[in-house]
Formats: sequence, structure tokens, C-alpha cells
Amino acid sequence: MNFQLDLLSPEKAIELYKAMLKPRLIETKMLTLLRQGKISKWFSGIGQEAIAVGVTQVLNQDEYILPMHRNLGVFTERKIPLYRLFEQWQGKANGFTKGRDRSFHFGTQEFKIIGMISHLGPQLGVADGIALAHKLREKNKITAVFTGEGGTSEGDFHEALNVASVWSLPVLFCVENNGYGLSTPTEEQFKCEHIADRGQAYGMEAHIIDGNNIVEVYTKLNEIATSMRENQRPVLIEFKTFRRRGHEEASGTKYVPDDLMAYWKSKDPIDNYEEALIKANLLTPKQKQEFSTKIIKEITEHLDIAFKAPAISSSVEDELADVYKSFSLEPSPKSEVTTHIRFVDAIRNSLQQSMQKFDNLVIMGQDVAEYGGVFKITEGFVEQFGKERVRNTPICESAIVSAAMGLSINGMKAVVEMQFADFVSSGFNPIVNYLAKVHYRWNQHADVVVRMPCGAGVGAGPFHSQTNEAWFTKTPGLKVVYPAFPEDAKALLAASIEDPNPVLFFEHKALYRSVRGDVSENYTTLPLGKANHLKEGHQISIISFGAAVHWVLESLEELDHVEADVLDLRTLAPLDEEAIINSVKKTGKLLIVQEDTSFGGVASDISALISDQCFEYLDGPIKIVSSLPTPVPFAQALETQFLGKSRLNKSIEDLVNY
Ligand SMILES: Cc1ncc(C[n+]2csc(CCOP(=O)(O)OP(=O)(O)O)c2C)c(N)n1
Repeated sequence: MNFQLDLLSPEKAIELYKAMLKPRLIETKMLTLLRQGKISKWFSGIGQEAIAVGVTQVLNQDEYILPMHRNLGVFTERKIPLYRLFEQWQGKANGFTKGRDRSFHFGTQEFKIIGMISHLGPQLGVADGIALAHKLREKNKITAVFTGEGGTSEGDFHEALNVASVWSLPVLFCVENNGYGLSTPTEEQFKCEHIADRGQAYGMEAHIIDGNNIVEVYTKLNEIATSMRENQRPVLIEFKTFRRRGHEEASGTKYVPDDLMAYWKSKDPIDNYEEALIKANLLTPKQKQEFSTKIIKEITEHLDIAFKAPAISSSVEDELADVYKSFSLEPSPKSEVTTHIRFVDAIRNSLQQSMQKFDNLVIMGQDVAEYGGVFKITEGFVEQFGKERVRNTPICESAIVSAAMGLSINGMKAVVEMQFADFVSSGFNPIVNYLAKVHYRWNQHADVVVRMPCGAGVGAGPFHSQTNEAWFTKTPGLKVVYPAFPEDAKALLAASIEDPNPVLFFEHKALYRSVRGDVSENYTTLPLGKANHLKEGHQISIISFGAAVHWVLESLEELDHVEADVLDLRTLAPLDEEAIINSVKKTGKLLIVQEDTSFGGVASDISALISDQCFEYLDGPIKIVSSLPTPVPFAQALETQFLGKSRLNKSIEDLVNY
């Protein structure tokens, strides 16, 4: 191998050597501990050290780096004390995830490292968001993110590169092409010759670098990183390298031909570099020994600290307390002065006031800029707040949700508008796996609101009519808000934006232009998780949310002999259990009305709650009015039959008379 040592100072040449030796020696020790059952799993980066070390070396300490499972060199180069890494891998309380996630699945703001989630791809979009936050604050910083070549087959890779390119974000996309994704060789993963060839398709500069040659990695990347800070743009790097051990230790390498393994062993990044350094009289065998001894001593001492740390224990209260970032809403009460406006205007007004209040708030979504969004909620916002903060996005929900996560990591707030709530399925993965879990996993909040124009009754068919709140209420870590009235919509949206936790904010499209109400003119908030007691009654409790609240009120107008206790939930997660229980204790009968289909929905869970908590108080069966278990049909007659509204009056009468 040819190392152009003349490109480095002698000090740098040795620094790079020691920087690669450290992860190699740590790994060697970890493999022993794994065999002894003292750590649970290991993903080897042996043979790939030059990449993690080289990339981290060219970044400044305050620039974010997003590594993968084989990038131990990133962690050692950011100078994390080893005992903290060891405690993380042993699931100890002082580990970065307090025993809640394994191996390299963690981030740390202290060291500006943002770790992966198992799903591989989402972190590429997160890097976009981090870079966007720097760009909006006019900081000349770059962000580096890693993926394997297998991960480049995920849609997230393509979405993230496309967004970075369209928005000229200074992201260094580092693809480690190490020959196999688990057992799948590159020729079964992609058809182009080089992954770098894909750069052109995204209008992006791309380079191929020998990932086993530390001098090439370091010097070329140094040049590229410097130029990216000056001339902000994304760059794709394909590092050619090889994975010399199993995907993880238990899975072996049987599927790798012997000659291929031998070839890459002969290209070992440390052995070859060491030989070149010795030949160039920059390193002596004695020094080499001294470096190893010093690192091994450090490993031993830090392992000792980690092993001595007590085994983890926690209480149910402590675990539950970390699901959300704690937050107390400053009261911003209703004003005396109100205007009578539509539901849609209340949302628009709320967003506008939040944009004024928080200059770090960014709105992203398809067609939200000059066009104003398909429901015209952000019309005129570009003129008021500028195109940087009101951003049209390409059609790539996953990358945009991930980018919103990145904005939050880098100190900003984001509102993402789903054009229709139905399309959230394309951004589902980062919502339920990244945003929802990140605070519990490593104490990082996701200050993101996803606005969800939802619901049926508008003749829009199966893909523009769903009310899919139950996809999210199931997932710990998310908050789910679903207002029914303009004032609530305004105040709850503002509170959702203030809340540093991820919120799915459902806005029923059928209410947008049909429901009006008196709405405070000033900035106003309401705490999440509080139901609204709409009607006092003693015969039955009717619990509902969203558009179905209006069906209930209409039915009760028609059935004026019924005295119902009516609760509008307003927030589904966290759920106001107390208000529900109190109402049922008073009436002894419960009807839950939702627009969603029944099985696995919010109503089923409320029913389970009441069976459990109020069994002795019940004077009749808990009843649910919901939609037919079919997709939402298009033709009006079918849609009317689908929705529970047509069955509501009878259900109320039946339960009252039970
Ligand atoms: C969405 C998803 N699909 C599948 C997996 C299982 N899996 C984990 S790593 C991996 C191979 C990744 O290959 P590559 O991106 O080339 O990285 P490498 O492990 O080779 O460094 C697979 C299939 C996963 N974690 N997430």
C-alpha cells in the first residue's frame, strides 16, 4: 500500500497511528469479554478503523458526527473516557442509555455524537436537520454521517441525499462499502458500479476513497471538509473497505470466499501503516510497544471502573419519568378579546403567533411556502417569516421527520405539516422509532409537532380520509392531541409547539371550514392531557374526540330527553383518565364515540380502563360507536354507511334504556 507520508507532519503521522491503534486494542479486548459472556453483543470494525478515525479527525470538536455500529474510532477520537463506553456496553446505570439501549445505540450532546437507531437509514435525515440548523444560524459547520453500503438501499438514504442537495446542506455522507450487508454481497445490494456514482443523480459532488489508507482518508477529507465549510454543499464519499469479521460476532463469515478475506487481511489499515511508518523512520518497534502498553493499561483501568460499577436497578417510577422530557407549561390564558373564526383560521392564527414567539421555529411540508399548503393554512407565511423558516419540502416524509429531529438536536423547534394524515405512513419509521424513543433512550428531546389533517366525511376515499391516531397512541413517547373546537385547536397547538416532546396534532379536515367559534385574539395555551367537560348529565357518559364530538352534540339536540355527561378528550396521549373515571362513576353507563374503526382503537382502551377501574359502578355494558372495519370508501352513500354517526342516535337510546 502506498502512504503519502510527506503530506503529513511527523506528529500527525504518529497521532493517526495511535488513533487507529486504540479502537483496535479495545476491540481485541471486547472480543475476549464477549467470549467470556461479559458483554452481550459486538459489531466489529476491525479493518475499518482508518475511516472512523480519519473522518472524526477532520471535524472540529463542535461539529456533529453520526456514527454507525462499526465506528468505535469516532467515540475514541471524541475522547470519551473509556469507562463510560464500557459501562454503556455493560448496561450499567452510568452508561449513556442507563441500560435502556445496547452497544453503540446512543448519542451524547457532550461529545456531539448522535448515535444510530437499529433501522440504519433515519440518521441520514437527522444529519440534514442538524446541518440545516447550522445553516439557518449562519454557522459554517459541517455534519458527518455514516452508513454502510447495505443501508444505501433504504429509501431514507435517497431521501436524505436528495434533501441535502436541494437545500445545499453541508453534510458529509460517508458510505463504508465493506463488501457485505450481513451476508448479502454488494452485487445483490445495488447494480451501479460504485455507490459514489449515485452522487451525480442527486446533483452532488462524490468521491471514492481507499478506506484502508489513513493518509488518503485524512488528507482528502481535510480538503473536502474545509471547502464544504466555505462553500456549503453536501458531499458523498464512498470508502472502499472490507468487513473482516461477522456482521456481529455470533454470525461468522462462512459466506466470504477465503481468497477475498486473505486479500483484505493483507490490506489491513494498521499493519500496513505501521510498516510504512517504521520504514520512514517515523516509528520504532520500541515506540510501537510503548504505545500499545499505554493503551492496554488505560483499557484495563477503565474496565476495572466499569466492572466495579453496581448492576443496574431502577424503579417503575424512574422508568416512566423518562419517557417524556419533563415540561411545565407557562400559563397563557384566554384573552377577553375574541373573534368568531373558523377552525382552520384558529390553527393558522396559532401557528402564526408561535412563529412570532419562537424565532427558532421552522415549518416544513409539501407546498407550505408560497402556495400556502393545500388547506392554505400557511398562506402569506413566506412573506412574513421568510423562505428559510417556511420550507417547501420534496415528497419525502421520512427524511423530513428525521430532519425535524435533527433540528431539535441542534436547538431548534419544528412543525412538520403532513399534507394529509394518511401520508404519515411514509414517515412512520422515524416517528415511532426515533422521535418517540429518543428521550427514554439517551435523554434527548424531540421538539417536533407533526400536523395531521385527517378524517372522513369529505368524499376523499381510502387515502385521504383516515383518522389514524391509534397508529401513534400505541407508542410510548409520543403525545397525541385531537381538538374539536377552534379555541382548543388554537391553544393546544401553541402548547404542543411549546412542549419539547414529539406531538402528533390531529386536525379534522371536515371541521376546518364548517365549525366556527370565539377564539382568543392573543397568544393562548391550554395544558395537554386535560379533557373538556362539555355537558353535565346523569343518565350516561359519552366520551368522544375530534369530529365525533360534533356528532354527539347534534344527536343530543335531536334526543333532547337524554341527559348525558359529555366529555371531549382533546388529548389522547396522555389521556385524562381521571376525568373519564369521574364521569362514569357519576352516570354508571359509558358510550365511547370515535370516527376510527374499533379494533385496537382509543375507544377499546378506554373501555378496558373503565372495566378495570369502574366495574362496580357500571349499570350497563360499555358501548362503542365507531366506523365499519373497512377502508374509508369514497362514494357518499358508502361513506355515510361506514361512519358511526348514522348509528349514534340508536346507540344512545339503547344504552339510556338498558
Ligand atoms: C430497517 C432494517 N432492516 C434490516 C436490519 C437488519 N440489519 C442490521 S445491520 C444489517 C446490514 C447492514 O449492512 P451495511 O449497511 O452494509 O452495514 P455493515 O453492517 O456492513 O457495516 C442488517 C440487514 C435493520 N437493522 N434495519
